[in-house]
Amino acid sequence: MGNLFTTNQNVQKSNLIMIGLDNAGKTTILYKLNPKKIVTFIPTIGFNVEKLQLKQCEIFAWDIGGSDPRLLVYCPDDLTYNGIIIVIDSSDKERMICTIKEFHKLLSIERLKNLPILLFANKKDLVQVNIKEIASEFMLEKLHQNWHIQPCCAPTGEGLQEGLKWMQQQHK
Ligand SMILES: Nc1nc2c(ncn2[C@@H]2O[C@H](COP(=O)(O)OP(=O)(O)O)[C@@H](O)[C@H]2O)c(=O)[nH]1
Ligand SMILES: [Mg+2]
Repeated sequence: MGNLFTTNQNVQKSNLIMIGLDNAGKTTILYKLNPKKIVTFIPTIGFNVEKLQLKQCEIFAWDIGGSDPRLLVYCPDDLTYNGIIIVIDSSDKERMICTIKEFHKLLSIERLKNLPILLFANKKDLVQVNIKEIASEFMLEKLHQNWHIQPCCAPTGEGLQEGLKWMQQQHK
């Protein structure tokens, strides 16, 4: 018993940011991962955060693309983030540029600068996902930290575990 307890205490949970434009598929991804462990709260007016608690990590998700830059990051003082998850609707080329802009704004925030980045190229059922093209559009090759593009389909769950597994490995 004592050993088990100690082991549990030593498990380091990571905190992950999940961002993307509205309609990218964030909520669907969280529900597919575990519908029972989601809570929604509003730290400031008009800014909805969904939190999903999983065994190995907690994911904090919200929409980006609002005009108010203060809404870019939900980041209470006692929270250290360990990774960033970007979710894109791979079939929506027109709004991609907006995600890219918000993504780079996010990376300019000091405490988020060097975190590993998982990009979920969602809605892969609607379009052929071109990983090279996405990497180039987001200019990922220029970043110093590790990044990974994972095509996925939120309603079926395809690709979700693979993506999280990659993120998990970054924290070992
Ligand atoms: N075809 C398809 N639709 C998806 C996928 N993921 C999410 N959707 C749909 O896209 C819409 C927006 O999803 P939602 O999770 O609410 O996006 P959010 O605004 O980022 O939280 C919903 O109608 C979802 O059913 C996907 O992988 N494929
Ligand atoms: Mg949502």
